[in-house]
Amino acid sequence: MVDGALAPFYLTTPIYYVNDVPHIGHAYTTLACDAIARFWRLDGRAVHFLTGTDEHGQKIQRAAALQGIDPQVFCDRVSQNFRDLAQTMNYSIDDFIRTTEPRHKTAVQAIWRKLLDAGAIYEDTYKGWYSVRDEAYFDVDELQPGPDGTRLAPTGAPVEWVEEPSFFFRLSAYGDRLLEHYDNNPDFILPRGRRNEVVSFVKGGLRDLSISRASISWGVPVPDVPGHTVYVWLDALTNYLTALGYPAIDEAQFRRWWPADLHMIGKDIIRFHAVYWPAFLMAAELPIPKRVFAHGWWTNEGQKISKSLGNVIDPTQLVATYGLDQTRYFLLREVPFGQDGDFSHRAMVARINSDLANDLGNLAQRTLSQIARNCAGKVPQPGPLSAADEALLDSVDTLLDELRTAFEGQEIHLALTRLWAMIGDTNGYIAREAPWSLKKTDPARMATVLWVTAEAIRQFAILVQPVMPGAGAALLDQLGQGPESRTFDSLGVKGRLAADTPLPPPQGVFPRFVEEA
Ligand code: ME8
Repeated sequence: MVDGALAPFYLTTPIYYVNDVPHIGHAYTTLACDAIARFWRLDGRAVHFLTGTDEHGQKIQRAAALQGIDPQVFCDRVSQNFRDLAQTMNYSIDDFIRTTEPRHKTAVQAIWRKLLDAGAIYEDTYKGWYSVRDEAYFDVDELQPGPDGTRLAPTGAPVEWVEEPSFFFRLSAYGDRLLEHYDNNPDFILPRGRRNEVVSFVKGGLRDLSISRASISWGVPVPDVPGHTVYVWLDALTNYLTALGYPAIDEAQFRRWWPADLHMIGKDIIRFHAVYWPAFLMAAELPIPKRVFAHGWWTNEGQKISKSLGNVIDPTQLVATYGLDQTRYFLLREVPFGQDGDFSHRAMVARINSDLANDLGNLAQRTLSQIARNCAGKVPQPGPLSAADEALLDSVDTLLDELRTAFEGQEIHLALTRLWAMIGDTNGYIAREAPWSLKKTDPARMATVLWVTAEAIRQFAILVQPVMPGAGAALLDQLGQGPESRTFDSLGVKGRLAADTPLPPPQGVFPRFVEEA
């Protein structure tokens, strides 16, 4: 075993605001993390996979007030939707954190005290622009003109003038250290384009950051200072530590998971994760996470997704229409991970019918039904392998290494592309070898070809599990592979299909999507 292959892996999603119901964008980030978590678990690594909800701040306080509900009751209700989504999407999360939990308040107050003790906090007055939708401060030169003489944040959100006493974090003192960190850790921020954006933002000079609000009561109280709550982003980012038991940490346990291996986020919140968060951690003398990966933005049939346009895609609806594994596959295959992507019904149906029903589904169904018919429903006994047989299996046996490389760089689409190229090669192999025409002329050769093909399918089934856990398991059931034969340990020669294993009657795993008339 390669040293380090068993290193524990801690990965996190953003914690989602509870002002809104979950949509495809939220589902996507957690789905990508789920595929990564499942991949490394199958590879033998201990994984801690964290998601949750961000429940404090002005935006949530207002959303609750608008509905005339107590903010906690409001948070309880909406947070549950995100938990339900985890079930619907079959996410293998290890923990679901809510920032209104007592464990989190303790962690936020502890990190505040750390920053204070480090001399990184001072008291002053905040005078400037604030966007409640982004929960972010903006300099006047970042704003753009809005309707009727108003101003808008770069995200298009309205801004409000805020003037109140506030505590500040000495962010300006961390610019050089941050740049040094980006230099020494070229893969800290991925994809590369995002990294360049962050570097030029920091090179432009950092201003100290207001980290408390005097006018907002819905938040974690600043320790020992009545009337101030902690700025919602300092509160929210700390969740990644809370989940490890911070500050009451068992040192060994904490070091096992921290620094986090991967903070997965959308590109909208990169500044918070790649600038503010490492600066807070530097001040608190805690190690910096190994990677922040900022993926791209989904649009719907070419349009920005927004409530006002009424085109929000409900992931639960997608699953109901297309199927769970079909939805998971589409989202992770359609768009190079990191780039923006467009959802369209046409593209979804094309993927389902071509990649799933035709390429993998037909391959499995053809092979397994020939085995059922012509080999008495048992794994056939292979004879001597031809050069073509050996070549196919050799390529299949190297897939794991290639997929590991892809997953190490969060290139989930590349893992799937590679896997499907190999599925294509296997379809080519079976078409050339034509076992159906060997039945009468050379049954021994037919058995070998079917065995080789079934063995390739076995490995594909193991390897698709991170993205399509249900379909992978269904294929493995049909190949007579029990739970002990489903991890990456069973890939390659070690797990070769044993002749004479009785197989259940084959059943299609990927039906075609047929448009209703
Ligand atoms: O920002 N396409 O929460 P949030 C792709 N609470 N991803 C999308 C998306 C889209 N159209 N829309 C949303 C917050 N996302 C803070 C985070 S973390 C300490 C605090 C995803 O509910 C994407 O991951 O606004 C984005 O970063 C996240 O949802 C924003 O979720």
